[in-house]
Amino acid sequence: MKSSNITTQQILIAENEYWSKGYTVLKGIFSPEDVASWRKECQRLWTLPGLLDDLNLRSEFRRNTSGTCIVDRLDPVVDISPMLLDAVLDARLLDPLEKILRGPLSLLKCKLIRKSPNTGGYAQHQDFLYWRWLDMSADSLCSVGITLYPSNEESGGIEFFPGYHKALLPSADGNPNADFNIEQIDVSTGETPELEPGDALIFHALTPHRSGPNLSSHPRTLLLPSYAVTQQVDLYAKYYMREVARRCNEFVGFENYEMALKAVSDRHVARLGPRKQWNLKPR
Ligand SMILES: O=C(O)CCC(=O)C(=O)O
Repeated sequence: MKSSNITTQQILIAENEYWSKGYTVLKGIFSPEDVASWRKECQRLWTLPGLLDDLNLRSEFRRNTSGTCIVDRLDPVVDISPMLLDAVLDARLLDPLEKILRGPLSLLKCKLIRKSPNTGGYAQHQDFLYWRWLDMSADSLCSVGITLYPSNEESGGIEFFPGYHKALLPSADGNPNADFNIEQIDVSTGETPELEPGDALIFHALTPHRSGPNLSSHPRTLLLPSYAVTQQVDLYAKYYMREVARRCNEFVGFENYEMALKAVSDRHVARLGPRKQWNLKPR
């Protein structure tokens, strides 16, 4: 097993930064060889058959600047990629992360966001809003961005608002389930860390963040595992069992499929429309 090349001093600095700002970066914890094999793995994943199928619950779609719907992320992903599972459970990441979070970590979820050139970004949010059902303290929950290609303002890197990771911020209309109103924060304090392939970005579940479109010529790919400080070994299973049921119930990601259903209805409207009413006699 590979061990961490990060010094105790670097971990201490990262720990202070994480708790004061709500995010930090561990530079160069993975090697260029690791990154090269993960990039190759992403290419394999993005050519798997069935990715564009609306009934494939792991594919999430996003519009690019010309309005075309593309597969932007795979969530979950490590169940179809043993290599990426190894990456998110790698001691070079987990050892320093457990020191920063101050306890043993269990994987909660993991997605892969590709953000191809000209693909749009994500509106402001706090991840904890979606994790309240776990009934865990926000301080025990974090996400990590394992960087496969340069991530910065131009490529649609994630922008953080430091120091706001103390509570959930209110939404515009008082709806407790909606993302926070951007007017709740001073947007001029936003910071978009410059990340190189092999870096790991770590952010607190309450840190407000958002991202813009990718205006660069490379896919701004991040592997995004989330973890909780807990000894529960089945947290990941618990998360995705609930998630699959939720996605089916709420029809999230089925927008194209709904259009396909409507196309069938439309065919019936077209077929029946011009014809006379049936004049059937009851048997
Ligand atoms: O990848 C991005 O641009 C944003 C992702 C994000 O905000 C999230 O996963 O919570």
